[in-house]
Amino acid sequence: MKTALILNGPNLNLLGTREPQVYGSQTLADVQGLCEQACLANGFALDFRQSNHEGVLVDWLHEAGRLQAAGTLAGVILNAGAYTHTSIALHDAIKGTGITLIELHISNVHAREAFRHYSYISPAAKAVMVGFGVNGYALAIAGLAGMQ
Ligand code: CA2
Repeated sequence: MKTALILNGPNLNLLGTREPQVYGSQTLADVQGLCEQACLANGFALDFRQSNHEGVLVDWLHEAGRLQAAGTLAGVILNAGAYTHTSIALHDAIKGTGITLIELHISNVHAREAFRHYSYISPAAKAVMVGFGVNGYALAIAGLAGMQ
């Protein structure tokens, strides 16, 4: 059984505590539970992580590259949070490892502030899931299954 690696970036540990009108009221632990169910339904093991640190996310993408090359990883679903709009380092890590990566955002970033409209992740991603709320995580897991 292959693993789906789900990476969450800065401030997503605050999910469910503020801005419910934008991000809903579910916590990151709730999202992990939802992902467990979706992975079970799609035949994946789940590895679910969150970090507020850009370099940690880069290291995890490098680890993902090694695991995908070894045949144990199906791919990565990445909600890079605000680093989406700033991080050439994350772009380079995705390109450099050649991993199968789905970019995900809970909110519809294109309907929000102009500074959220550009993504450094999108040009390096295989697919993008935007604006479905936290259910987007389950949809992205099903999408990753369809890519195998
Ligand atoms: O919509 C998304 O998933 C985002 O990646 C969330 C990021 C934001 O910077 C991106 O533009 C879009 C922000 C995550 C922070 O989430 C919070 C949740 C509750 C309270 C405070 C922050």
